[in-house]
Amino acid sequence: MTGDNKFVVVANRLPVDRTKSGWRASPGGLVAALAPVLRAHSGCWVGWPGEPDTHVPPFDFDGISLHPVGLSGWDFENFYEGFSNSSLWPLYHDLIVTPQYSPEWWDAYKSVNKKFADAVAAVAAEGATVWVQDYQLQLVPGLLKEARPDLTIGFFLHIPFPSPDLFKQLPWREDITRGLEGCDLIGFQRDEDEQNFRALVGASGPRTGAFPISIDPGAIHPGAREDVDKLREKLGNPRTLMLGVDRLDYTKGILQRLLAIENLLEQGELDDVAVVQLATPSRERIEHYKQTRREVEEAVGRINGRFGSVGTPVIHYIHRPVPKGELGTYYAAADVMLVTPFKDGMNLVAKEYVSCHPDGDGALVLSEFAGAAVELNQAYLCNPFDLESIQQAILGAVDGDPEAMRAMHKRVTEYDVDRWAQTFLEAL
Ligand code: ADQ
Repeated sequence: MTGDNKFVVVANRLPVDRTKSGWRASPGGLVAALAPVLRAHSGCWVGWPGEPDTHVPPFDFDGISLHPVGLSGWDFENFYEGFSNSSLWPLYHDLIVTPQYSPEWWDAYKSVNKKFADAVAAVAAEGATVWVQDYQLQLVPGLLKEARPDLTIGFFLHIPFPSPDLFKQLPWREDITRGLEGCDLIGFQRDEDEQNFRALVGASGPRTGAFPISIDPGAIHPGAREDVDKLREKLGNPRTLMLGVDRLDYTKGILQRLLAIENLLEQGELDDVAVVQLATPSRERIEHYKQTRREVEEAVGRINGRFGSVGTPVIHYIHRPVPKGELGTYYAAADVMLVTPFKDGMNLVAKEYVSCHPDGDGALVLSEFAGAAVELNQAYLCNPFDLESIQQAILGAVDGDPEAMRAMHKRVTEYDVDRWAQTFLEAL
């Protein structure tokens, strides 16, 4: 049985969230980039609607047809929280925490990947193009190639691909590489990720390439002058406003940047500074995420206790998602943006910040281990494992370099998420 969709995107999540009044587009550049392609090619999106144990029939949203894949509570715990986020996520981010490997999680990963592959096979037209997204669905290409050899299959990995030495820990390593080899083209964020994969599979096998993802500059606007002024006033009009914006994830190095700031305050090298740390709750049932939250919140409390005063803390910490509109005000207001992940596929926050600074003001402190450092190499680069290195980058950034910022702005606005999707699909 085949469907009539000539272009199918398949991702763990559908690009919508359910609210009390119906479905709402979830924030994210991927859907913005792919929506025009989907509309132009009578395409559809296959993914999980975000609620376990619920049957959601196919529906149209904003001109795109959505095909929900149902997951049970057991699937969610074992496929998503288990194999995807407690085995693959730490393994692919170079063991920042120790991955756990469980045969039960692996069984769930296999069975959920099969569900996704079956759903795609049922909706894809003869000879259709299918674009599979990310680490949760690495078996889908192989399953699809077997069931539907007529399809052209692309895959994009949003997170890093680890070195072969690390990857070989995975008890099911060959199943994963075989699954990916069902593709016609695999896209990675960086050359290094591509080379790591190539070192495992050799010169034969599917085509691969590096396609650094980017942002939709139209979706994130620098805040208006008066909103920026109001925000700075609320923060006590500090001379230097520093900002961190992350999912609360142990890969993002939030604690390390707070410790670097604490050292600088202690040494008297920073004065009249306010720091805003926005941290979206993420994967909250997993123990390592709970621990990261405890450590970050303890550091915030300690630093404010040591260096803040009543009514003017040093660190302003928000553990809630912030609407995209407000995010633009924070980005525009910040003199120094702190992006210090231990490892990150790309890091779109760095690009969003740069896109909100068209005039050369502001400065970006960026980890060498973020994929974004390849393109944004004029940032104040640091090694997040070395507090002294973060401290030096922060001190450099306090003075800023307008030429560097303007050059990075040009890169981010020219090579946006549309270009990313087009480049990949043309190569496919
Ligand atoms: P993430 O790990 O989620 O993505 P990132 O690329 O930084 O990381 O994207 C996060 C997105 O969430 C950004 O668009 C940002 O604006 C938003 N966000 C973060 N914190 C927020 C907050 N407190 N409030 C509101 N919005 C917030 C994965 C990979 C990355 C890769 C992307 C895309 O881990 O390396 O860049 O996919 O491929």
